[in-house]
Amino acid sequence: MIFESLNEKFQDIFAGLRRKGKLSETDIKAVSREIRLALLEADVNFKVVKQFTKAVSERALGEDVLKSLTPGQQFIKIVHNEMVSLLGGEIEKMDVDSSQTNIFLMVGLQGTGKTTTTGKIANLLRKEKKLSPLLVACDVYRPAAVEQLKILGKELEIPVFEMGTEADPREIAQKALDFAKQNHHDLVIVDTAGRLQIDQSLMTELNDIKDLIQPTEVLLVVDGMTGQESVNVAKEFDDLLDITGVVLTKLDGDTRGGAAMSIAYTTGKSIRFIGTGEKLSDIELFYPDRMASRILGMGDVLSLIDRAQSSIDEEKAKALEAKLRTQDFDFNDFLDQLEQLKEMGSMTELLEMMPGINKKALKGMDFSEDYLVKSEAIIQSMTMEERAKPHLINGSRRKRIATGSGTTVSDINRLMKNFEQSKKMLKQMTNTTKAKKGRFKLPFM
Ligand SMILES: Nc1nc2c(ncn2[C@@H]2O[C@H](COP(=O)(O)OP(=O)(O)OP(=O)(O)O)[C@@H](O)[C@H]2O)c(=O)[nH]1
Ligand SMILES: [Mg+2]
Repeated sequence: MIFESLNEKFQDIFAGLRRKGKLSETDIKAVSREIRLALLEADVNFKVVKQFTKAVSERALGEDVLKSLTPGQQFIKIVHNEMVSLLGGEIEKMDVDSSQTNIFLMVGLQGTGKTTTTGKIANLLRKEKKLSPLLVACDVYRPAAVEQLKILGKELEIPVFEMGTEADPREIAQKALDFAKQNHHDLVIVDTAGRLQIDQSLMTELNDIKDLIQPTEVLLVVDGMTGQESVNVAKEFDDLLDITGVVLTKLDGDTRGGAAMSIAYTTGKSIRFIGTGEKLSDIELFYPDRMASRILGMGDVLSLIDRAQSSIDEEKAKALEAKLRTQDFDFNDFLDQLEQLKEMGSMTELLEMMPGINKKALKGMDFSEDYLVKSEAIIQSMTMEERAKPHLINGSRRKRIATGSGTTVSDINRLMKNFEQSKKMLKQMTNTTKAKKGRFKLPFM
């Protein structure tokens, strides 16, 4: 998951805080130090870390956290608030809607994910904002770049405007805009060439295109795996091109990711989207408050519900939310969930977004597509009584169920174990969240 090691550290730090009844000034200093180390280790820019921990401890000492009845929770709330502003909480929101022609200019160094992200954003905003996208192939330098965009367009069934590799990118961008107006495309995304380093001729070209097409967003695509260097690159691009926002890609990678977290703060520009994988659906709109909750291990129920709502209808999402809260959880519920979760995406990913779930408990649990299909078959071979009373399922019943579902007894054993583990996790979650007006609410919020 994204920012995994940072998330684990914050969970440990907060668990320590929650155990304490009262906090002293020394405690606060000690925790601030732990936070500082965790952030530095995650590769967050040191200036940002300094600013962050200073703000946290000043507010903690200033806001009578020490005298509060729940000092640990008050403190966590302060960390959360500071994390939201670190990630760009107060920065202007992106203005995308069908009342205007939305024009996005994608820029960035070579291989950061511009072309892929061009397709991903078009796909996402077509779905979420009901926009009619057009992709524009302005990378005429790399052989096959135009072809790459055309393949993406074909896969997504989104038109691509191109003039081959002989035309000037300025002319292509201009003509694409005319084409978009004639054909009522209200989202035009212009893919441009990347360079290994920032160079004058590329910047001139990008500035020319920008002047010509007056984009509503100039999005800098940044590879989340590049570390501190990405902060400098972002600053330079911003100075030369005045970007409006950033897309962080490859956050699914096995990285510390902290550098990326510093970008909003150091450029003062917001992160608009994050790329979380190679598939065209692996993109999310970025919300500082939701991301802060995820990094701090408070779960991300809003994103979870968004996911539920975009793949199943609202009624079903509500029912699912209620199901997730029920204490009494049998194989009928499990089956029901497996079926719904199959539509929603990776179960592990979903579980990670839930508050109060211990991330370490997820390790080693298998929720692959194959596993889901097999599990369904197994549960369908159980009697109604067995589904409602899982403890009845003894050795001889396991043999019968295995034969009935075309699986093995060890498959059944594995499923039983996963079922018990899920049940435990759901209980754990119910204990840490209180439902209010159908929304999860964290105890300290
Ligand atoms: N894992 C992962 N891979 C990504 C993500 N975004 C892009 N990639 C991969 O990164 C590689 C480069 O992506 P491109 O979209 O071609 O990058 P680009 O910036 O257009 O590259 P140039 O046009 O050569 O400058 C591809 O293999 C993509 O699949 C992401 O969010 N996660
Ligand atoms: Mg490209």
